This record gives sequence, C-alpha cells and structure tokens, in this order.
Amino acid sequence: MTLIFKSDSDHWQDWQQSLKDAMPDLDCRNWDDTGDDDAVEYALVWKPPLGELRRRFRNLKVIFSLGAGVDHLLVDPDLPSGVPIVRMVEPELTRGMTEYVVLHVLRYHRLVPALEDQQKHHVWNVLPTPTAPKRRVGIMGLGVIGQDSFRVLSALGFALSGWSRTAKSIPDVTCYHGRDGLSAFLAETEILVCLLPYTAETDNILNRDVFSGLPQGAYLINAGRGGLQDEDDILVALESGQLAGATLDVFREEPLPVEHAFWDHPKVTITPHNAGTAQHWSAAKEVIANIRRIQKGQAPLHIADSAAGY
Ligand code: NDP
Ligand code: OXD
Repeated sequence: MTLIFKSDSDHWQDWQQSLKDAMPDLDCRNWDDTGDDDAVEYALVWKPPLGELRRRFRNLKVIFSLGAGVDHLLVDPDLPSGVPIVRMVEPELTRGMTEYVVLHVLRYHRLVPALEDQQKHHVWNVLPTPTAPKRRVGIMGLGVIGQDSFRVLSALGFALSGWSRTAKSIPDVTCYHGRDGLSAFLAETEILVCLLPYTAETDNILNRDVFSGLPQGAYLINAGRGGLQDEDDILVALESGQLAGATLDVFREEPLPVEHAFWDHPKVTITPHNAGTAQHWSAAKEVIANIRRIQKGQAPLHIADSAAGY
C-alpha cells in the first residue's frame, strides 16, 4: 500500500515522518522517487504535472489535495476517471486562514495603514476609531474557512454578513446567496473578505461591478485565489478611492511578477500565498483517518464536487 507525495515546498521528510507516525505500514514515496507505480493507491499532491496521475498510477483509489482548493487538480483535462478528489480540511490550515482574516480585518478596522503613514510623517492626529459592532465585515465563501473566520470575528463583535452559492443560516451572520443576493450583500460591506474557491462561476468575480456595489472607501482582502480578481479593476478602484485598500494573498500569476504595479502601490498589501498552509503534523492525521475509512469500505470525507469545481 503506497502513497505518492508531491508538494512545491521542501517539507517532504516532515510529511513522510508524520504519515508514518499515523500509519506505520504505509509506504510513502516522493514524486520523483523511482519505484513500482502500480503499487500506488493514494496520491497526496499539489499541482501535479498535467496528465501524470492518470499516465503513471493505474491503481489509484483516491487523490488527496494538499490544499483546501482543488482547482490545481481540476485544471487537468486528463485526470484518472472515477477516482475521487478529497479536499484538504484540517484544523491547522483552517486556523492559519482565520488568523490571516482576523489580522487583516483588524488592521483595516483600526486604520493601521493611515496610522503608519502618520508616523512616517511625524503627524500626531487622533483618528476616529469606532469599535467592532459599528464595522460591517462581509465574507464571500461560507465554507469551512469562512465559517471559522466568522466564529472569531463574531467573538470580537463585528457586524457580519456572508455570501455563498446556496442558502445558509449562521448565528449572528446575515446570509445572502446566489447572484440575486450579491448586491444587497455588497451594499452593507465595508471590509470585503473573499474566501471563494476558483471555479468557472467565480472566475474574475472581484471586478469593477462588485467594487462599485460596495460603499465608497471599502477595503478588499482576497485569500481565495488569484483567478477570482480582475487586477486592472482593483487598480482602477484604488485610484478612484472606491477601494481604500487591498490586501492580496493570491494573484493571477504566482509568484507575482517583479514588475507588477501592486508591488509599489501604497494602498496594496501583498503576502506570498501563505495565508494558510496544511501543517504536516496535523494534516497527516486527517489523511490517514480518511485512508482508514476507505480500508473499511467507507467513502472518504470531504470529496470535492468536480462538476461544481470545489
Ligand atoms: P469550502 O468548499 O468549504 O467553501 C467554499 C464556499 O464558497 C462555500 O460556502 C460555497 O458555497 C462558496 N461558493 C462556491 N462557489 C460559489 C459561487 N459560485 N457563488 C457563491 N459562493 C460560492 O472551501 P474552504 O472554505 O475550505 O476553502 C475556500 C477556498 O480558500 C479554497 O478553495 C482555496 O481557494 C482558498 N484557500 C486559500 C489558501 C491560501 O493560503 N490563500 C489556503 C486555503 C484555502 P456553498 O456553501 O453554497 O457550497
Ligand atoms: C489551499 C492553498 O488551497 O494553499 O489550501 O491555497
């Protein structure tokens, strides 16, 4: 019973150890190791080369995504047919994303960019600082990560609303859904947090129409995927003041090209797609729990819906 592993980080040995700790008889191989490809039943991967899963591993039972998003897998037109794709749902990845969301919401809520600018110019000026109940935060994407972010933002007292594909009911959150619910959601959102997956329906969703539906001077935080955002429209909205600031963890092209206008823009904060990362010591336990379910003839948890794209 072999698991093949592929990541773009250099944590292979940590992952191997954590997987072995959780299941000592599992044979774990790194993507480039030579071995019997027919023995491979499980793949735990991030951005495998197109067509390779199908070409190399004829006895695959499950493909585990190393990330919560599965767009990096569904982009492959030549995936093995009938093999389920399992999303990465693990508490430390979720915790990291919630930390990111709360950090950047608080930063905008407490006007930190303006205060830093004042300090740079030696200006002592008391800015108005309403507390959280008077700040309206809206999250696009009410899945595992969106709902965990709400848990903490709600404890801080923010006025919360959310938008998803299907109807939701979440305590202390005004929920909207579908294209019909989008404009009402945007109209009451001062800090917009995007935690959507990248799918055919969400491609370029963060565009001028969405920005113009927000109150003037709103903030954008996108930790979903770069393909969700129209980067020219973000620049125009920042220029006009429709957006007061943007914090972006994800980009259409990653790494962000060195000449991109975002790098030196005074109203843009860039992080290098590290809002949340699966932690081997925690995530390996979730992967192995799912393998044990499969061994018992049960379906794994968190299977992605390939038709919906997430
Ligand atoms: P989930 O699948 O749990 O949740 C996805 C949410 O998006 C659901 O609420 C879903 O609606 C909603 N959604 C999907 N399509 C649409 C649509 N067309 N219109 C409106 N809402 C839609 O995902 P997670 O919360 O686990 O992860 C979300 C995304 O975060 C990932 O796909 C990934 O892209 C990104 N991510 C980024 C990381 C980073 O480091 N920057 C790290 C981890 C994740 P419904 O509830 O109705 O199904
Ligand atoms: C993810 C990511 O999807 O790392 O988990 O972006």
